[in-house]
Order: sequence, then C-alpha cells, then structure tokens
Amino acid sequence: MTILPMTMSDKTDGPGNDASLLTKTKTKTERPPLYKVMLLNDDYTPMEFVVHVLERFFGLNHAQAFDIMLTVHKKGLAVVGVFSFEVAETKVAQVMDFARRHQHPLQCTMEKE
Ligand code: TYC
Repeated sequence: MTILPMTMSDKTDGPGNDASLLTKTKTKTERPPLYKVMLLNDDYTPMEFVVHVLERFFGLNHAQAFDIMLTVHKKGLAVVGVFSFEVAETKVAQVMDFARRHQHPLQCTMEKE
C-alpha cells in the first residue's frame, strides 16, 4: 500500500469551497458606462415639434425644452440627457420613430460619455 500527500485541490472544507479557490476576492464595483443622447439641428423640423419631443420623451418642462431646442437651432446640436445604454437606446429609437411618423427629418443620436 502507498500513501500519497494530499494536494491543495484535494483539501476541501465543504462543497464548493476548494481552498485553492478562496483567494479571488472582488475589490472593485465599476459603474456602468453612461451615454449622452443628442439632438441634431436641421432646416425643416418645426421648432414646436422639437419642443414637444423634449417634453414628451425627456421629461423637460416647456421652458427647459424651449431653451434646449434653441441651443440645438443655434449651435447645431445639444446633449438632451445622459442615460444607461439601454435607456439611451430606447430614447433614440422613440424620438427617431416619432419624427419619422410625422415626416420630419429630426435626428437623435447617442455617444458614450
Ligand atoms: N432649425 C429648425 C427650424 O428653424 C428648428 C430645429 C431645432 C430643428 C432643433 C431641429 O433639433 C432641432 N425650424
């Protein structure tokens, strides 16, 4: 009869508790990335339609919506909100679909912050 020494992987202190696997401790919790949602200017979409979009899909009051619409009109684009990937994707899709249904060329895009 031969007696062999036990290796680390033989020494367990219960099911799923192999002693050699107990060193992997998670030390950091990273926050998920955020995405800027932007509206782009064009020459055809009516100002009131853009104001309505900002109120309806981004929860802005009329004064806030009017200000952001004017910023887009003057500067070419503006960030209208910052969201998780899934929420940003949904907002962009909702705005693009709403604009298409009303036959306006309004463009809404997202970009990693
Ligand atoms: N430039 C448009 C106009 O003069 C208004 C407008 C504002 C269009 C913002 C798009 O994202 C936009 N009617």
